[in-house]
Amino acid sequence: MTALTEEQRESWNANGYFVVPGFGQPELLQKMIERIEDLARRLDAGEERPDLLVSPENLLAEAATPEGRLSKIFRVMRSEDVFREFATDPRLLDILDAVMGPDIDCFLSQFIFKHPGALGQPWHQDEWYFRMTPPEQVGVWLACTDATPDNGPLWVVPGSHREVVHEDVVNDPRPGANMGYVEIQGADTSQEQQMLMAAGDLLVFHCHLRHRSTDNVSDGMRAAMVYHYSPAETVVNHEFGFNHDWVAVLRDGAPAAVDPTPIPINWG
Ligand SMILES: O=C(O)CCC(=O)C(=O)O
Repeated sequence: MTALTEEQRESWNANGYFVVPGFGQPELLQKMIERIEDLARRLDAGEERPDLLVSPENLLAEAATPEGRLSKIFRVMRSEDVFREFATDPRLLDILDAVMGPDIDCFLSQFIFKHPGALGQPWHQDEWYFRMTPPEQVGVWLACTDATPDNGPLWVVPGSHREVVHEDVVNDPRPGANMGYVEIQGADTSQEQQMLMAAGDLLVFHCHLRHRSTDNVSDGMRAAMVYHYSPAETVVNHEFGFNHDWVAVLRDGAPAAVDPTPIPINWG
């Protein structure tokens, strides 16, 4: 695990996550936000983009701007330069190599808006959605704005990456909750940690880590760009993979050129 500091390696093993402060530069974050807002406006104007998937923010359907009505845009990594360049940044691939080994695919990319008034995502484990073999997926959450106590930061339960996938979940019962939100029932969250992050900080987290985000009760947007990676040749055991797009990014420890053709899903 040479690309990691001792502290990061210890946190990965003990807690199931670590933070790399200042990983994304302000110009990059600005470019990501501008590009995603441009995409939101183009989609709203009727541009056909079958490669992308859009998830509306149910509670903000009346918002004045196209981006203000959105919660997430998925699958931005393959075709959109700024998101592909970040996903294949050699500094990031070095970190992932240290955590996951030398053969890695990126299978999920999503820009997450959290506008004022948007609900957070309840306690969940990403592996509940993934169901992959081996279950060694890693998420990276890039803060595109500061994540503050009021604007809906992430919360995590340190050490929960050692738990099995919790099957006792319910659909988020809150009126206006977004599609696919589920909440783990009955698990101890007394050790939860709030992840306050500055714009540009990167959270690297294990797919079994229990985490949630809270509602945005501030008057500013919170935004994050989130990618998920998996060892090459991972088997997918569940139909939830509809928003995935498998892209080889690292082979034998060397960055792989992004192929315009998707890798077929390796269904189990
Ligand atoms: O950014 C958020 O508000 C929630 C993100 C999250 O929990 C996830 O991507 O799994």
